[in-house]
Amino acid sequence: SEKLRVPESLTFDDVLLRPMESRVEPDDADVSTRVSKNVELNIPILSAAMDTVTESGMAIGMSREGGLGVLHRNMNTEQMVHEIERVKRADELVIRREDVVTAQPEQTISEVDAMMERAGVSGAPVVDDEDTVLGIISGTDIRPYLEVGESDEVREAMTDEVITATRDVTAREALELMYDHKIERVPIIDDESHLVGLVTMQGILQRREYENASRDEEGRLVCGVAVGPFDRDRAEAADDAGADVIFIDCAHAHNLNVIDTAREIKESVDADVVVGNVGTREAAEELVDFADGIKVGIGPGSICTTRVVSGSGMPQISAVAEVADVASEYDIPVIADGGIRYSGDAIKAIAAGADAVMLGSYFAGTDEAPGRVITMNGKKYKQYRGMGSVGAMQSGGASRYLKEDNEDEEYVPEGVEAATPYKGSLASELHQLVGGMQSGMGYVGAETIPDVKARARFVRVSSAGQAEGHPHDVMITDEAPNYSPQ
Ligand code: RVP
Repeated sequence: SEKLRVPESLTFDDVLLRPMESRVEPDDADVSTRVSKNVELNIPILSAAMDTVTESGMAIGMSREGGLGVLHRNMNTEQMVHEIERVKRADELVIRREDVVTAQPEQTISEVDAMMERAGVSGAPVVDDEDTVLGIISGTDIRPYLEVGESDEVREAMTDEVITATRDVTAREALELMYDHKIERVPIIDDESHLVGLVTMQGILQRREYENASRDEEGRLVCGVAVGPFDRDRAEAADDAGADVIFIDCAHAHNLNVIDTAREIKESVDADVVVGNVGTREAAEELVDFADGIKVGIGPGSICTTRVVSGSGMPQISAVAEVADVASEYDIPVIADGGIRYSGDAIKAIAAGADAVMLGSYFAGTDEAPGRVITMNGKKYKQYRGMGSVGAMQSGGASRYLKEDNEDEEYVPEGVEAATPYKGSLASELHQLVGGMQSGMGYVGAETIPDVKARARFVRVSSAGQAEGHPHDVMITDEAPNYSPQ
């Protein structure tokens, strides 16, 4: 029958990258990319918008390492705004007024000493009731007063010739001021000498530590956030809070109602809008005229049961290739989301046409993921659950599956709740992931991510070939940091 004349669809284990002539040393391979039309990353990696993967802690970690965290949406709008702000402020050069610890001139030395200790700061601008900067007080100023002059007022001990700067100060200028005047903090003031922020030496040094971070034009970390397919208010709130990329988060974005609202959201926000998930050429064609990025993945996720529950899905390598065929003509970045277990899978997804990859299970076991470490039979784990699992749907994620949010609902889940081995720091997981992808770039002779997309060719692998590719006929004695048997 015509019905059974079906095209072959392939996934990660069905293919390998064909080794090609190369002069590329893996360490020199450039992994920078675009995640959406206007947002660039230094590594092509995103953490999944899942409530056991990405909250502000993960988003800050991802962005500092050069990738992007996408905040999940099982939280109310107020919490979401707060989480976005935490990311945007994490590495800000100028600490904002509301976060600056200040002292009043009439406070006693012992009060201010205790206050600074509680807040974990070693100095504070001294301001009057109008917030005019009068001086600055530091541990060094206080020390001579301890014990003998503890009840003296701050105005006695403070330095009243304060070196200040204005909002537009750069890190370099601030450092020069600190160097010239042998100080560690510079209050930022407006035209009327009111305190509007603070730059600290410690803050500048911390920013330097993350030289590969993904930053916006103002030097703040970039932040992604997922919103429901019909949630325009929330998208606008995310935009106002400073999110750089808004992900319209739906398990089936080829739903035309979803596309209608996504288009409206795109019209009403400044942030880039990535729409997903889709898995076919036809779906991509509906998105290319407005989306800033397209996310691909129908059913490949490690915790996902969409394919068994609904009987629908697309093996991921084919899905990415189909979507990328269409999206590349319009110069729209493609993100391969789900099913990536090893660094090799990630570079295969790029070779199939993706500009970046999104992972959930790979990161769920790290310190930066929400949730605590649990111990079972002497081994450490962290919780990892699908956003389509009963638990996650009950926590507010049902609309991802185009279902009503309703606590009494007996949900038909499309995901499971699970545990994943505890892995330690995100930075070392990313080191392995990116390093493995760079090895892949060496094997195909690609210097950049666009080169991988253009050059790489696949070979088809049999099940015998697949078995040959894993360690075989041996007993592993020491676990490798980037391999565990499935
Ligand atoms: P993985 O990296 O294989 O763990 O997959 C993560 C992806 O799985 C997510 O980014 C999301 O697209 C998808 N997901 C999340 N929840 C569910 C589900 O419950 N079915 N699927």
